[in-house]
Formats: sequence, C-alpha cells, structure tokens
Amino acid sequence: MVFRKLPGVSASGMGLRLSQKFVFLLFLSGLVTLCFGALFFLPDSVRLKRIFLSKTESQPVTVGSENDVREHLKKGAKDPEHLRGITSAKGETSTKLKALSRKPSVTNEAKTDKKVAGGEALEDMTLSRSKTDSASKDEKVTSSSNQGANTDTSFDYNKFKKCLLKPPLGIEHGKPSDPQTLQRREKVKEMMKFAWDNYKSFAWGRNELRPLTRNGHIGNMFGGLRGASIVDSLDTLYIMGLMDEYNDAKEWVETSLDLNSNGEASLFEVNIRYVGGLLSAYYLTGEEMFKRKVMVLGEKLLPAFNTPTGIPRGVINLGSGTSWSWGWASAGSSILAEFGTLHLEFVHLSELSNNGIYTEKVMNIRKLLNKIEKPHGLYPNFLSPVSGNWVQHHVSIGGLGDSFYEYLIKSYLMSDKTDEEAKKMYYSALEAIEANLVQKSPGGLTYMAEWRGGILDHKMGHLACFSGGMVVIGADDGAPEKRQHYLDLAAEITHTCHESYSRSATKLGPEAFRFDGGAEATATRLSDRYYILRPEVIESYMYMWRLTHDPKYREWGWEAVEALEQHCRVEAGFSGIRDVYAQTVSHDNMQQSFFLSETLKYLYLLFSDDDLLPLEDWVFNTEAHPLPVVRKRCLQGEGGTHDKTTSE
Ligand code: DMJ
Repeated sequence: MVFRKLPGVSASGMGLRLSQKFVFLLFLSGLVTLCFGALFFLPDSVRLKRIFLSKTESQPVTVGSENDVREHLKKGAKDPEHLRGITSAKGETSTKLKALSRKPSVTNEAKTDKKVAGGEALEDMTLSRSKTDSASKDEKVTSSSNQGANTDTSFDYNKFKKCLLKPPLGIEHGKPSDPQTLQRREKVKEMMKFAWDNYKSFAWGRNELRPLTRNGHIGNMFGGLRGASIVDSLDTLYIMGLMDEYNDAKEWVETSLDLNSNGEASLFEVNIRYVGGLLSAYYLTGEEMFKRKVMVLGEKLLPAFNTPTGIPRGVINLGSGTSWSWGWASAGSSILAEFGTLHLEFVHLSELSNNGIYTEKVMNIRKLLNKIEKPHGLYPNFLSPVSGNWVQHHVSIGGLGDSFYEYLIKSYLMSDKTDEEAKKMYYSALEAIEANLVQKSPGGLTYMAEWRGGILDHKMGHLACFSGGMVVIGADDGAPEKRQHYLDLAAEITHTCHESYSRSATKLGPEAFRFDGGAEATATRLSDRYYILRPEVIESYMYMWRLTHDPKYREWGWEAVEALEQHCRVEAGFSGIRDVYAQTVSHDNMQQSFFLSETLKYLYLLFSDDDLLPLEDWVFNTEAHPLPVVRKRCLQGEGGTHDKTTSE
C-alpha cells in the first residue's frame, strides 16, 4: 500500500508528527485496556475469556471429588482415562457428557450489586500463604447482595453452650475404658495425622491431596474456593485432640480462605463441606472468626434460589451470583439430593445471623415438595426449578436422592423434635420406600433397589449404605408398633452393606453392587468396582453401635481399618482404589476430603464412648460435620440444661 505524502506531515513514521503519534498511541492503549477489561464481563463460558483468564492448574486425572455420578460425569467428558473403571454408578452417562447448561432463564439479581473484579478472580488462581489481606477482606464485606442477609453478631455463644445437655467432648474426650478399643481409636487418630501431615506437606491450600504424585488437586466443584480438606478437617482434628494441626488449620482459614472467588461452584458441595465445616468449627470452639466466614459464604449462596419456584439451581458463580443447572441433569432440572440437602445448614445460618432469610429459602423448598404429587408417595430425583414439576421418575436412596431423606429425619431431630412437618414427611417417605424399593435377595439380603417409573433396578450404591444409619436414628420416633421393625430394617441394611465389603478380595466395598443375574451384593460391571474412601458403610456401623451397642459393629469397623491400611495407605497419604476385587490394587491417586471429614471421624467415634458428641445434642450433616440441636426455648429464655455432673 502506498501512503501519499500530505502537506504539513513529516515523512518519518508514516508521515505523522510527534504530537499526532502520541495521541494515536494514547488512543490505541485505551482501546486495548478497554478490550481486556471487557473480558471480565463476559460469561465464563466464552472461549476468549478462558484463554486469557485461564486457571493456572490443569485438571488431574482423578476419581471425582464428590459424591457420585456428578463429578465422574463431568470429568469423564474431558478425560477418557477417567472413565476407565470409574464411570457413573448409574450407567446413564454416555449421552449426557456435557458441561454446564447455561439457561437463559437464569436470574441474576445479585450481579449488579456485586463488585466481582477480574482482579480478584485472578488473585484467587494463585496459591500463596500470604493472602491475609484478601482473606480478611471478605469478612469486612457487609451485605453485598440485595437479599439483605446481614450478619447480626449478637448470637450468645455462652448461652448456646448452656443449652446443650452434655459437654460436647464428654468426659476425657470420649476415651473408652476398654484397652483394645482405646488402641483401635489411637490407630484411627494416627491415620488422621498421617493423612493430614501428607496433605500439609504436598497439597497445603489446595482442595485435596494426590498422594501418588504428591501434589494438590483443585477440581471444579468449589467455584474457586480452596482448602476443602482443611475446612473439612477442622472438627475432626479438634475432636481427636490434634491441636497443633487444628491450630494450623484455623490459621489458614483465618488468613488464607479467600471467599472472594468467582468460579462455578456446586451449591450442594459448598454447602455441605464449607458451610457445614465452618459451622461446626464455630459451634465446637466458639471462635468468632468461623462465624464471620460462614456468614459471608452463606450470603453468597442465596442468589441460587432466585428461580421461578425458589428451587435453587445446582451451580452458582460465587462472585456474580449467576446460577445454572447441571448440563447433565435432564431438561435443566435441579437434583433432589442437592436442593434437599441444605436445610440443616441454612437453619443454623439463620440462627447465627438472626436473619430468617435462610430458613425461609429452605422452608419454601419443603412447601413445594409437600404440595406436589408424588408417584406412589416417592420423590423422584429430578425437579424443574421453573415449573416445579418432576422431570423424570427415577427414584434412588443412593446418588441423586440420598441425603434428601437423611435431612428430613435430621431436621426433625435438630429442631429438638419440634419440626413435626419434617417428621411426617420422613416417615411417609420411608413407608413409600419400604413399599416400593426395599427388597430381599434370594440369599436373604435386604437391599434398597432403584426405581425407574415403576421398574426396579436391582442395584444398590455404596452411597445408599448411609441408610442403615438413617433408619436407626429415626427408629425411636416412629410409630411405637414400628420401632422394632425399624431397628431390624437398619440392622439388615447395614448387614448387606457389610456383605458387599466382605465379599471382595480387599474387604472394601464397590461403588455399586447388584442383586440380579446371580449376583448377591457384588459388582458385576467393571465400572462399579472402585472404592474412593467413601464413608457410608462405616457411618452406618457408627450409628448402629451407638444405638444398639452390638460389638459386631466395632469389629466390622476394625475390619475396614485393616483393609484401608493394607490397600489404600500409600507412602504419602491414602488413596482410593480402582477395583476392590483385585488383590493387587491400582490406586486412583486421590485422598478425598470426605475421608478426613467423614470416614476417619466416624471410625473415631465408633471406638469412642458415646459422650463424645452425644446424639442428644448433635446431628451430623451429610459431610459428618456436627451441628447442635436448636433448643429454641432455652436459647430465648434464661435457662440452661447443661448436665453439671459431667466435666468439660
Ligand atoms: C460426601 O460428600 C457426602 O457424604 C455426600 O452426602 C455423599 N457423598 C460424599 C461421600 O461419599
């Protein structure tokens, strides 16, 4: 191209004068800044944004960090290796391997108010231990959303302590008098210390430890939040008396848990692990910092409820408040086990903040569930947050349904047995489950099948094994003529789950086991054979022990300890395994945060006296974080019910 010489314009630099060049450069740099800045306002899905603002860590090959199909599905989509032996327990994966579906109907009222700066998002990508400034900054944030969920700091912790019937840590931290049990408990404590020390050495501040490669895993479930293993471990370390470790964890939460993240989080996961973990740390220790943190985080979850029905969507951007449904969930639906597993934590958020908004949100979910017609009295797993109707008639006590049922009975127990509605819903749901799903195998094993529009799938997931514990904690409050029946049912289910362990070569149970084609509590598909350090079977042993004191539950728990030691302990932590039927195990290189929060905590409680976190005062959320029974009358009145005969 030929540039013509214009009069008055110098020949150098394309014929521009110095002042003209300066103006041109100024304009150009303004344009570049504008374009780059605009990137931060694009939706997360836009490719350009991903390129320019991409996270610093690539996703490792792991078994999912979450409870079931969800994480597996998402990872599987990106990572074919992940699918080898580790696909969804549901066998319903292949056609649904998609990323999140971004629904145009998303409501995003919080967006305008929140100052979600790309700078903060970028800052969160780096993992430094010197994040004191940004971490404490979020505690100073007052109300940033338009939901008006401000923190009222007037909660009286001393009064709360007086309203407990017993000291949380019992006499001597629940130390058992019998030497063998004590020795076993010490072993579990050593396992916790080993898991923790390795996490600290190799993955500090990351979400989970990858023990074979000795590094950290961040994953994509927590929307940029970090330190899942730290928050999940706080209460376990505290009740085990691992105080140096607890203090390190506390310090990290105080200085480095940055809540100003701007990523896509699972509402369910953030709630059960972070909200649950911080709440129990506060209730156990009285550290105000935990309360401040959890109130900031709780408020960030509220925009997920801005849907036509108030049923929250599964995924929320913690910075902008935008929410989506999981791409793999049918027709933009929300998942029963996700929106049905918020009640306990949200009631406590209201308690601590003296702001009813959290309780309102979860009571609204309950109201809708109560109103809607239920096929055969059952609750299907998928519900549209737009129409409020069921999307598919798939019912399961395992993945996708599980903790919804758990939270019904626990809501009743946590309300000091005043929440009659939760009680009614729980026992009628259990009746429907018994009528439609509970089966007896030819070999006499009781199991909970899955239900697809009236057709039974004779399969039980490891996740469904929590139900032994659930049925036994609710046995006493059922109709008097059914109490023994519930105790028997709980014992039978727990027995079946134990069988799924004892019928494997490793004495650890598979992800899912079947009762058809000649199978009895064994996995028939290669893809169901993995064990990812899940707690549910041990959780049921713990509750069965507490409520029956039958010594076999402690023996079964010990069998699990030995199997974990033999097959899952590696040089730098604990790892899941890919095939419980193979004598020579293949490790999945992941120490799940729920191993520290649940599996080891339940084992420790199993070998402790019942006065360590007594069930009269505490319910465990679905991630095993203890939350106190709310004694409204005591909290609002003068009295305290503390048993003065026992020491702190
Ligand atoms: C945990 O995160 C919780 O127990 C959840 O309810 C189900 N899955 C995992 C452990 O398996």
